[in-house]
Amino acid sequence: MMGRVCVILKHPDDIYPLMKLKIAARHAEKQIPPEPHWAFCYRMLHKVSRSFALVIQQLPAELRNAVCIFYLVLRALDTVEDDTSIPTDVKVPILTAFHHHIYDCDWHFSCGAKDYKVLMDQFHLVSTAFLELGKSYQEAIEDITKRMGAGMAKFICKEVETIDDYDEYCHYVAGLVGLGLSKLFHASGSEDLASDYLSNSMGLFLQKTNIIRDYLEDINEIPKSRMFWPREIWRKYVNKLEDLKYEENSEKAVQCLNNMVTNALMHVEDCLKYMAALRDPSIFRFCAIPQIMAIGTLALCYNNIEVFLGVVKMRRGLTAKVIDRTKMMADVYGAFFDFSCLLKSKVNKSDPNATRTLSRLEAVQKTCRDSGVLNNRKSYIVRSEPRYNSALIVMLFIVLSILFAYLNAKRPNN
Ligand code: D61
Ligand code: MG
Repeated sequence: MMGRVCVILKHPDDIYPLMKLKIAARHAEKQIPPEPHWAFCYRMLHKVSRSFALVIQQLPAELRNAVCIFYLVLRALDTVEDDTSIPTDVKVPILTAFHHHIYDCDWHFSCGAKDYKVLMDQFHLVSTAFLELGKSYQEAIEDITKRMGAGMAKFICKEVETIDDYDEYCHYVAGLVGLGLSKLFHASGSEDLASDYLSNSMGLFLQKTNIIRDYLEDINEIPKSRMFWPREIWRKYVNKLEDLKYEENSEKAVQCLNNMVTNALMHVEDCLKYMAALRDPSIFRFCAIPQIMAIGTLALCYNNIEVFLGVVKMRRGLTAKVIDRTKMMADVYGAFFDFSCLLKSKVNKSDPNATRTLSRLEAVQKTCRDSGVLNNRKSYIVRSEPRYNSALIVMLFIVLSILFAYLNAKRPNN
């Protein structure tokens, strides 16, 4: 608790967006549909997706239902993939037949833990909701589930050796989500059909950021560690991937990390191009918010030894600010510009990839500048000196404590 207070004291301008976010989240919780299967799906979405639930909630109703089910189906598939206690000969057939299981309201397979286990045990409710979607939505979801399941199965017994393997794996688990979403947006009648290439890049950028940030969590996975960093990259720095977490290798570890970040940055311009072509404001926000969070996370991880010691996460307040301020393409260019500046300031001349990293960042900044919309905006990183005095802080805290107490007291299960 004291930690949170200190964070807020350092960033007083986080307070307003945090309050807004809290209110939006409560509002979303209240909008759960009355039918039991849809109620289950939306409740599950809120529980299992830390960041996607809120942005999905803002989509137009019909598309929202399709995206919600798309998310839950793939999350269930991923729960099977991620459960390292399932033997390969059991797991592979489930992954490759998953696109059939979604049509079968009697099918279920128990695995995963906590909320994921509930999702798996009650999967018939997801199937029931899936069968109520329009045919074009169903077909898009089925097609992506089939291809993702086959791709996951392929990588169950295969290590990520080369950078091509890495891009291929990320294509299966996230690039395909991008392709599927583009199809769903198009089917809803709100957007032109985006190219597969750009849709794939949207997913790759998000997935690579996750893989970088989750190094320690994945390597420490029980009973068997999971390794997604490609050997082609890490072998230049260490003999075994797990050596990166040992203190004696910290210099090499950070260099390897920076190499991984530089690799992820390759997708930024494709992502900007994809987002610039979107028309519907709610679809735009749905796509842009995760992308800004990703570049923010990369900026936080770059040259940061903490990635090998625990989980590095963006401040809740900064997340809230991103959600609050992302309305149009100018906001995206602004955010990408800011985080590129922050990244640039962290690049060490002595890093083996410094030149490559800097030229990537300069290309990103040029794209943002050439958009011609970078003036007159609040920055995410260059904070002007806080303009408040201690009396104001005390006042704010009193107001905040009352508000938080009020909001928590009104929570049904607390
Ligand atoms: C626009 C907006 C959102 C987008 C997009 C374009 C393109 C791709 C994506 C979202 C997907 C990005 C996934 C990045 C996070 N990675 C994971 O969650 C990993 O699992 C991958 C397989 C399941 C994908 C499920 C999914 C995720 C987001 C969605 C979605 C489906 C459907 C609609 C909208 C967003 C990761 O999960 C473990 C973890 O990090 O918790 C893993 O196992 O590697
Ligand atoms: Mg997975």
